[in-house]
Amino acid sequence: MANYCTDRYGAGMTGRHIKIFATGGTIAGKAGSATSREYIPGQIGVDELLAEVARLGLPATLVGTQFASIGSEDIGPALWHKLHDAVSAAMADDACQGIIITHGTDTAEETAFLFDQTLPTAKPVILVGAMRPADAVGSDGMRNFANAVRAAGDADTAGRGVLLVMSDDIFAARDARKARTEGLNAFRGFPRGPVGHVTPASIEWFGPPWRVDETARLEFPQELPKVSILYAYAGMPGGDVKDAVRGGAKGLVLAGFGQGNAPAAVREALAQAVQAGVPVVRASRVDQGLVDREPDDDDNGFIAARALGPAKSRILLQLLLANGITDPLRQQEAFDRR
Ligand code: DAS
Repeated sequence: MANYCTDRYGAGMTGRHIKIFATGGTIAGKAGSATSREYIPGQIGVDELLAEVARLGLPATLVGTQFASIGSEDIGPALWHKLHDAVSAAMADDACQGIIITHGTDTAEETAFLFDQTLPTAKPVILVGAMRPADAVGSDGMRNFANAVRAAGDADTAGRGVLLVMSDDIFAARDARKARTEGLNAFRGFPRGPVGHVTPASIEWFGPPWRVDETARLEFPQELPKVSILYAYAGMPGGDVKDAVRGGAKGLVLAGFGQGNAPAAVREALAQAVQAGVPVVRASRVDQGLVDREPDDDDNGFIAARALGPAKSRILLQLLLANGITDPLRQQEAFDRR
């Protein structure tokens, strides 16, 4: 890829009008002590956050909405739906030039990817979180938020889909993964690493926008169908698959060994599920799991997850089913798309 770097020391910032949707998480968390390990997420309201940010003198106009005050382990379809409606309305507002969603880090990659597939790309939408609560020594939230403001205000941020800003890295939603349970550099991008570097004072992109003026790839549905993830383990019986189908799963994602492998009995049960009309995606439980198609996939009717991990494979399969995309070839194309 050609090395396309633009250093913008403020040049891209034009006092842009940015809407902030706060959902909670550690970035809004309080521990009550600078050294405590325990803290409560979602304790700091968006107004307090914006008042703090105003002192940084970032050239942007920020308007905040307190959407929720939860740990992101509790986010799900109901809040996603309301948040997606609000973000869509903000994107349609000519006065709004960028959107930031403050969010817990535990499920940030899922919210980011879900929105990445169901929003147009003409305006930047950035998720940002923190690994340490606001009152902890070495807290990262304010820097991460300032970085997100810098990115949302940059002229080159649009056309890249939804982005996640953590530490001084910018990740594409499709690539972003939380790879460490603690520590400031908790996120990685797979298969692409960061697509940019940002600090409160500067931003640098590692390549040109790749989704310029795209409409939403898929509609955000009223209902997300039930898709279950089956985590493979040594000795896993085929009955686990049957239980998931009996439990109402409309799709299955295998978090398989290595390149999406599973015990023979499980593969057989998965192939039977496909025959019964329940699509199956082969993903990997391996963190950097690239799962390509293999010859048996044609016979078994399996979809290969390619670069998506199990959690994002589940979201994509939910969206495909909800959008009536049931043809295996079209489903595979959606997983192949970058
Ligand atoms: N409190 C967890 C969450 O809301 C972790 C975090 O925010 O970093 O996802």
